[in-house]
Amino acid sequence: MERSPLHIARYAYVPKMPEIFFEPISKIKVEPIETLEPQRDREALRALFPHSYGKPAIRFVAGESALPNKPLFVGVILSGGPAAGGHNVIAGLFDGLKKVHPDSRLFGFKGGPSGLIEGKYIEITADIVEQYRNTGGFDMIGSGRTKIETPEQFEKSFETAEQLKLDALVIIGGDDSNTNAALLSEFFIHKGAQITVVGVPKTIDGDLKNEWIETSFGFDTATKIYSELIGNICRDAASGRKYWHFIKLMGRSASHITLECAFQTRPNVALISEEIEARSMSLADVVQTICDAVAARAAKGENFGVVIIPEGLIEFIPEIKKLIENINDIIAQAGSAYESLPRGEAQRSFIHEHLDPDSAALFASLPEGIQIQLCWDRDPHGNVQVSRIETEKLLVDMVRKRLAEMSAAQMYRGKFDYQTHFFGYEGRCAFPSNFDADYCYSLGYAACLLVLNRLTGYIAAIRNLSAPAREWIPGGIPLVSMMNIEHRHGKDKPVIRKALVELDSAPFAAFAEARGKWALSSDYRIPGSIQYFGPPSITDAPTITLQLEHHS
Ligand code: FBP
Repeated sequence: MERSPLHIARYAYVPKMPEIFFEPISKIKVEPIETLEPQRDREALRALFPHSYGKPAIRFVAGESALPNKPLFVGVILSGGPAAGGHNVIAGLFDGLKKVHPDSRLFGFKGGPSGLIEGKYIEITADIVEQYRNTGGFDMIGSGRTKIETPEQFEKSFETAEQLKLDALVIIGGDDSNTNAALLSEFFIHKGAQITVVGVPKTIDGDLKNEWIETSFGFDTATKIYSELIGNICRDAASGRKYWHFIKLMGRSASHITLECAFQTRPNVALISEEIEARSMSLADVVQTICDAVAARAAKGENFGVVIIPEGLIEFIPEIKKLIENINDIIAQAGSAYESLPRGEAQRSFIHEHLDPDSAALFASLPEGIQIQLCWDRDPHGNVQVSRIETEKLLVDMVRKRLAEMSAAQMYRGKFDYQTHFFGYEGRCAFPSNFDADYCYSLGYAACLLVLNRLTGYIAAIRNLSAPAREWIPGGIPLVSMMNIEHRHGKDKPVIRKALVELDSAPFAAFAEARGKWALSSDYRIPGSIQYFGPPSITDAPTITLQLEHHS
């Protein structure tokens, strides 16, 4: 690969870290903070995780820690969709392990969890790490979405770990991947194996967070990339004055990405799925919300604007949510009979025939393209692949029709031309922002300390993230405390609970207060591109969401 000048310059970047990480590794010890229990389904989780339930959150503080008098052997997995900074997690982990003992070894499982099951790995050497420091992507070892589920898969994972004489396994991933980490940790304890399993919070979606995990890595970079693009489009809209731009943004479930991009750019309409669900809005209600903004702006002579839409929106519209659940159950029950059908018309009519009457009527009312997209395969964790459903086009189509009705009823006078966009994959593999480069390196280092202290079933957690990196507070929290039971693939399963946008949170309150003004004004905010060099106020600023959460 030919390196660009920026690529080469990024190798020289030295990630900033919490103060305590500057201590020799033998002078960092674990301090328990408080015992954490899951918020829901406690009895079911206690029964499923008898060895992992009820552990304390911990932090790293100065103090004597006994180092093992042998090298540590650790395996690492990158799991799920890429997020900027994954390579820095590996770099932080690698550097930490070499400080524990210079003969420590790090193995990278290829292509995600399937690499562990199938025993496919590479040894990550210093030369390899040097080629990837501060760069985006997951291509050092690749990623995948395999769910470790069957008894055979657990046994195979165990066999691979035993063959490599692993002391630990570090799983870098989102809610589903960290669910894998919790299950594997419990399984290894059950087997009597001394293999520590540690998670690291990754996902651009920003929905792996809670009181202890302030954000997942990749969210900062992805939202900065999308905001740059949205800001440019806002300015184009205000320059040409002839298009409404409908922009779908990634975020499979939660609308954190859309909310952050709204703060950064101040579009005319930003839909927040969690609010739409809470207000039981129908698809027609959502369309009317957009049409009201279009009509109000047209009345000012402004036949242009920008709408941003979270990709998970349709799953939050109660009537469509019910339809999707109905489809999920049909697919799960039909099994291979469904999977063997050719994609497209055959799957569409199979589903249509098996739907409940209400869902069937709604299904039939959707454009055929959307019907087919709703029938496409679920991911290995049972999720609808919302990045493939063209919600932005569905909304444009419905807005156009509704505006025609409003025009006929003298409720709207204007001209509606549009463009549609989807920003998703563009934001996942950029050079990590300084924030993500620092955060990820620190998470990798924290993962190494969790391994060193044999804290199995923990996820690396770093707090106080809106302060300068030196003031960050590193530690870990037990994965089981983040879980609940959900209906997936037609069955109840333990999974890490996704963090949705909370409607009583400071970020949502700030958004709700400002959006009326943003709808009418064309005073967009243009954040520009990520800066890697320059004053820290520009290069190191955390997301507006994080700042609002901390200052509330
Ligand atoms: P993770 O939850 O694995 O981090 O993935 C997030 C995401 O980027 C979603 O925003 C998007 O819907 C999905 O991945 C797309 O997945 P894929 O890469 O498999 O198309």
